[in-house]
Amino acid sequence: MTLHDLGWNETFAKEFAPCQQKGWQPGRLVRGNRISYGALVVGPDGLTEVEATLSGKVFHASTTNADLPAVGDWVALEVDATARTAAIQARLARQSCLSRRAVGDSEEEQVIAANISTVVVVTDAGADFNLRRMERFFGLIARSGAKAVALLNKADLFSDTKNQRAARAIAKLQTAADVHVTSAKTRKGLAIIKSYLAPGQTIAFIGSSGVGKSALINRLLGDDGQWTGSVNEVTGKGRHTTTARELMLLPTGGMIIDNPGIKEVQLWIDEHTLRENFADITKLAAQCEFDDCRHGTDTGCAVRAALAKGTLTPERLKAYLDMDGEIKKLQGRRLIRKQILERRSKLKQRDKSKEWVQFGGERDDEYKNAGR
Ligand SMILES: Nc1nc2c(ncn2[C@@H]2O[C@H](COP(=O)(O)OP(=O)(O)OP(=O)(O)O)[C@@H](O)[C@H]2O)c(=O)[nH]1
Ligand SMILES: [Mg+2]
Ligand SMILES: [Zn+2]
Repeated sequence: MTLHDLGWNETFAKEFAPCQQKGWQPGRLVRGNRISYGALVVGPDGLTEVEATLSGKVFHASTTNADLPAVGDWVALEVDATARTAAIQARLARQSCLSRRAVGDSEEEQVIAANISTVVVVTDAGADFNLRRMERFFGLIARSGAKAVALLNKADLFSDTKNQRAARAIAKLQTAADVHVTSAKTRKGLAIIKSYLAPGQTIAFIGSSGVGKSALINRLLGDDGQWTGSVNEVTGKGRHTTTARELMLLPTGGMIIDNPGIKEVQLWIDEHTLRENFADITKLAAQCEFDDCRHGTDTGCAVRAALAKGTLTPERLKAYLDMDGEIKKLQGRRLIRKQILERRSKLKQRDKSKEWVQFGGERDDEYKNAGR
């Protein structure tokens, strides 16, 4: 194994040059979060994994959580060879980055995986199938800079017709994405997934919980053992929900990042990405008679005209309008926060002027009202 097998390239090497002079080693993070990590390094005795701890310097230089090293990142390590531990002294710039909005009310960006070549979204033609959700996943991938692949897994559970119909619907949604029908149980489509796994390539698996991400990965990792997929309803055995993100190296080359299921797809998405994903509708909307056309009852609406002509499907328009609404909500929250901050600073100023008025023995009306 060489560094290049782990995804190292000229750009990383260039950025790393000053670190090299300090005697630091390049390493790729395979697990961990925020403080303590596992990193792969290529030492004199080949590939090893070391425990890596974030240095105070890198911690303090990170202004947001998204700045902190994440799984898939390349870092500069000060290695203590005898103890097999290391300090993370720098994080190299990400060449791609899959991120989303953190779960909850915050708008903070959360990094799912860094430096990935391909993102594989796993779904099925059954209960998980949801074009709206797929659209959101594609939006997230488009932002990441990685290639999008969608898998309709559990093909063994559904008819060919059903699998193919689902695959066609997804392919229509995102023409840039490759769509394949797979089964972790029967190994259908495994060879195709392997084609994305040349040495130095990293693919990240995402999707709802229970769609078979880990089952597929286990197969790819070379588990030739028996299929133990069936779940015992009583013990729940056979089902291992992934709880932590992890990067795994294949013996044949290529790397895979397994992720916990995404329950609440909160996309770290902005208006720009939305417009990009719906370039067709954006173009139509620009032809509407009124700039603020809501594509409802307004006259001269080019979007509704396309609907009537059948060149635009109602589902796609609905997805566009929903996502637009979501972004407005996001902007609304941002605005509210700004207003809160402004009010706070006003109150502070008022407190200062209060001191001043009390000192002078005078009270203006605004101050009296504010006291109630
Ligand atoms: N019939 C069938 N069952 C599958 C297939 N792939 C996975 N399963 C089963 O589906 C269940 C969930 O699979 P996992 O691989 O744990 O799902 P996951 O996507 O990793 O789920 P999280 O880790 O919770 O996000 C397990 O019981 C698997 O055996 C498939 O292709 N066919
Ligand atoms: Mg899993
Ligand atoms: Zn319109």
